[in-house]
Order: sequence, then structure tokens, then C-alpha cells
Amino acid sequence: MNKKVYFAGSIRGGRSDAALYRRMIDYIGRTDAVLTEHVGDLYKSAFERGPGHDGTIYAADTAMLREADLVIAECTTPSLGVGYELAYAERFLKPCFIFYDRSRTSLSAMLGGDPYFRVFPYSDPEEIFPILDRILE
Ligand code: 6K6
Repeated sequence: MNKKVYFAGSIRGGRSDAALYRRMIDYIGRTDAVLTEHVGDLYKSAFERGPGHDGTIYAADTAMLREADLVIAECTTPSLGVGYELAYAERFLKPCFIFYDRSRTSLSAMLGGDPYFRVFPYSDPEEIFPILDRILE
């Protein structure tokens, strides 16, 4: 109850799964605090630019990762940023839980082969929610 959850999902890697991120964030948010609501924002542009824009995102997200109690990542759409965040979270010994749709992606060996990560391949997105219950209980 009331854990601080860093939810990671692809942004510039592609937004095909953004609606699933939104569902997962809303589900986690019923009992716990999601620090990264923007990952499930269906309308915000992934490609906004401006002076210092990416630096501001990097500083804010790494600060939130250090503050988080755990990281939940949806990795079906491959994302360099999510891979980076998982390695960063491991460095700070944050528990990390990775979900991916086994029929749509082959998870990177750098995630699937790292015994630090707890990996949950699924065939149907509905399988995710009871697993989230167990992670958050
Ligand atoms: C666009 C859509 C929603 O927010 C934006 C603005 N951009 C970002 N804002 C906040 N965090 C970001 C943004 N772009 C990437 N990230 C972080 O990297 C998120 O925490 C994601 O988990 C991860 C996605 O990386 P890419 O490489 O797919 O962009």
C-alpha cells in the first residue's frame, strides 16, 4: 500500500502500447502512487524540443527513479530510454518488474538475461493485473 512506483514505457521508441500503459498506470494508481503519469499520456508529443528540454526530462526522471520504491516496466515496444532506466534502477537497487507480450516481442537478452530483473512474459494483457496485485501487496 502507498508505494512510490516508477512506471516505465516507451515514448520515443514508439507509442503503440500507450493505451496499455494508461491502463496499468490507472490500475496501480488505485492503491499506490505512480510518479510517471506522463508515460500514459495519450496526447502529449514525444518529440517536443526546446532549449534544455531533454536535459530537464533526464534530470527529473533520474531523480524520480532514485525516489521510487520500485520500477514497473512494460517492455513490449522496445525503448532505449526504458532500457536505460532499468539499468539505472538496478544501480540504485530498486526492485524492477518487467512485463512484455511474448507473442509480439522478443525481450532483449540484456534484460531477460539479467537475474536482477523479475520478468513476466504474458500472452494476454489481462494476465498483467493479478500479477500487479501480487507485486504491490
Ligand atoms: C511525451 C509523452 C509523454 O511525455 C512526453 C515528454 N517526454 C518525456 N517525458 C518524461 N519522461 C520521458 C520522456 N521521454 C522519455 N522519458 C522516459 O524515458 C520515460 O520515463 C519512459 O519510461 C522512457 C521512454 O524512453 P524513450 O527512449 O522510449 O523515449
